[in-house]
Amino acid sequence: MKRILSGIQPTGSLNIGTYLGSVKNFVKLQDDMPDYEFFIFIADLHAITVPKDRQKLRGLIKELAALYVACGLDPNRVNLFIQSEVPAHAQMAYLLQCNSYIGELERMTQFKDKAQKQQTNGVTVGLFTYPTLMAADILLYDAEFVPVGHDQKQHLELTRDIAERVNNKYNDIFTVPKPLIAKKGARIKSLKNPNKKMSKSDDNIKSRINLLDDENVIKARIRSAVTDSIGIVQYDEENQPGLANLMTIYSVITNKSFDEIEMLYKDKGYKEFKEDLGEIVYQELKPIQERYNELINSKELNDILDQGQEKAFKVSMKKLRKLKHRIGLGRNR
Ligand code: ATP
Ligand code: LTN
Repeated sequence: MKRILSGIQPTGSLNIGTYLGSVKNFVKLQDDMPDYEFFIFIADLHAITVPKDRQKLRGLIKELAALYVACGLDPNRVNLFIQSEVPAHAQMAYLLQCNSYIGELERMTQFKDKAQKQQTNGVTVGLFTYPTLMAADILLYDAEFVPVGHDQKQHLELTRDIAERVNNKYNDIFTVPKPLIAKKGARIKSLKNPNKKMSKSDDNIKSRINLLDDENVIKARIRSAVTDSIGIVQYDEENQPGLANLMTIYSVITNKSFDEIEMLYKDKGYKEFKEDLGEIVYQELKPIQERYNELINSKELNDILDQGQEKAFKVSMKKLRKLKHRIGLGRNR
């Protein structure tokens, strides 16, 4: 069976950047690609590459699991699991580290950015080897497609290089994966600085809208989003980057093209556009929040995660055993 796989780190409450760039896309794909089996997981091992509070981490793992389902992932279509509950991921990452080079990991821009931020705490080896864990996540399942936002493209390219290298050395063991990047929404920007991506870890909470924010917060954040003094609702990424970002959010949620949005606001200003967008985002998030509240402390959620773990365990162990055997590890049994 052909497979699609992706993951999100439980490093902070989910925001509309991750939702529009990633989760909404998963939900669409599960319906559009019926021939594929889906594995979607909570990348908790990735979250501890920088220091994390124990209680907070636990809470975020569960919150992300409930949000995945609340956003529309169908547990009958998708194997939903927690990465650290499937031991093959960490084991496979080690085997891949023995087939990766320091030079190629040093080139990863996300590593360079995150390492810079960690200078006072010290940069962990885990932060450095992170892309090999991500490669393990993907290659264990022979995923053909990996839906991600634009910022993960470089990690996907490295995964492909590692896969090809291991295939050459150990006789075609992995499917070489391809990234699946949404045409629109793959790069939602900070509401306070349209040159930066909207990020869970941005110190300025006004830069984002979280999926669990209440109506007043959602609307206030849109109202106070940075725009420009041009004052015409038109899509011009270069000269009106803040507005272009808001138009992207509008377009991905409503499925309206930029042309249609421009027509709608032809004789109107940013104020009306922002008022409408606040309502549109709120209406999109309201049903997600309602479903989230039903799920968060339910047995249903635990059952979904148990079922996902069982399936992921089986598939991943098989691949791990195969590679260990080809490398010559352990006994020949
Ligand atoms: P942070 O936002 O703290 O930097 P991250 O980049 O590690 O965290 P994740 O939540 O792990 O983000 O990302 C999950 C998925 O969402 C990835 O596929 C990522 O590319 C995508 N994504 C994250 N932020 C955005 C964004 N602003 N726009 C579009 N896609 C995004
Ligand atoms: N590194 C990704 C999260 C992630 C992932 C994966 C995505 C971990 N493992 C495997 C796709 C496939 C991130 O930071 N967004």
